[in-house]
Amino acid sequence: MRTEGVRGAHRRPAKGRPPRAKDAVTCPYCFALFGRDRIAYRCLGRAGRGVGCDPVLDMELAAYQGGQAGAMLPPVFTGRGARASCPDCGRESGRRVCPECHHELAPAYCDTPGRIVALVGAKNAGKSTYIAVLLHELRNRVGTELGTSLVACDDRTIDRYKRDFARPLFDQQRLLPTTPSAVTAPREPLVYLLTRRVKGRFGSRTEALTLVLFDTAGEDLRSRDVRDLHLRYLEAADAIVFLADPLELVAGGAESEPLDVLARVTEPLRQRHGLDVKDRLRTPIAVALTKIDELELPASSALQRSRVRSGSLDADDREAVDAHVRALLDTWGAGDLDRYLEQHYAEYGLFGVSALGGAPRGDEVAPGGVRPYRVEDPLLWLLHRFGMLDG
Ligand SMILES: Nc1nc2c(ncn2[C@@H]2O[C@H](COP(=O)(O)OP(=O)(O)OP(=O)(O)O)[C@@H](O)[C@H]2O)c(=O)[nH]1
Ligand SMILES: [Mg+2]
Ligand SMILES: [Zn+2]
Ligand SMILES: [Zn+2]
Repeated sequence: MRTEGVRGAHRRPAKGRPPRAKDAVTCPYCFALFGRDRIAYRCLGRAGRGVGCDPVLDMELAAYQGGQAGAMLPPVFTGRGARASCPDCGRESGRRVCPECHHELAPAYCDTPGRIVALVGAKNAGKSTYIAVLLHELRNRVGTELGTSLVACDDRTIDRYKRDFARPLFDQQRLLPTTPSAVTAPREPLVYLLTRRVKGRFGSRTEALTLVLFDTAGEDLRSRDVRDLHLRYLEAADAIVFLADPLELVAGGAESEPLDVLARVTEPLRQRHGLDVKDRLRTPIAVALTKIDELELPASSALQRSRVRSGSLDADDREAVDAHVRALLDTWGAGDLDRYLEQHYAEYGLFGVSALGGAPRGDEVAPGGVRPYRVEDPLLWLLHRFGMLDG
């Protein structure tokens, strides 16, 4: 069965995470799942007007932040609607927070909580670079083409993206440093909401994807603690983007690092979902070879063609790229990766991307600058898959 554009889409349904109820929200920070009516509020405190509650130690937030001090904030209370009155001071607040971890939830996220997209890959797979470039592209060229808008869900995300990703890579044209292990640095995702107006039969509506990007250090997927958080993350995910360095696949064949890491996340995920041997995970997974600028590909290769910027998913192109990557894997003796995916995932797509567009020189990007190539492809596929983009 290798003829379908979206493989496996028409087969019997897979098990795993059931589709989320319409009024259910997943916290993109702690991944708790709760009804929309359980979203809590934080009192505005004395800010501005002088009436309001005093700050108290927020145990839930402190626990989420890993026991860091500084979680002295006005109290959290329950209520309904976009704004609610604090039961203690009477002041009205529209600052909404997760009922479990008390992290603030952006208004846009409360209005249209999107499907969660998670990103993983082995050490040195190109994750940090991909995150930096993908977000930049969504902000600019790709965002314009698709008519999507991208908003950061919290101020920390904005600051960290600028400091750790955009400034070094785009302003200074330098490669990003190896991501420090979570054992030393706290673990916090970058959270973005990607929204798009979609025309339907009864007028148009806004649909959203939530990009929850943990820039994991590849080595951390080997440590048990971090893997636990990651499993919760992957379990909450409605889609997974898995990055693999093709040079590892060329060198390693069947015993390659990418397959090893994929198995390390897939096996426990299957257990958590309580799958039988025959069942497959229903979470769609986009598997992308990174750094394809380093591969010597024939001029006729589908990966050498530029995608037609049509603002929709080109099914022929999708099929050609999928088939081409599959053929490459076979050539490298890495067909196991493909077979593993086939066996464990009801729906997967194969991609080839290049975030930099050319081999770096030393610790700087190539003299022509960052020239991304097909980085948005996995996302276009997922957008289409979730009914947010025409095919
Ligand atoms: N040629 C080429 N090299 C790339 C590209 N993206 C990343 N690289 C190279 O791969 C190296 C690792 O990239 P990172 O983005 O730091 O990889 P990572 O997965 O975040 O690595 P860890 O944080 O160590 O797990 C970079 O320093 C580059 O040398 C690309 O698009 N093309
Ligand atoms: Mg990294
Ligand atoms: Zn109050
Ligand atoms: Zn939470």
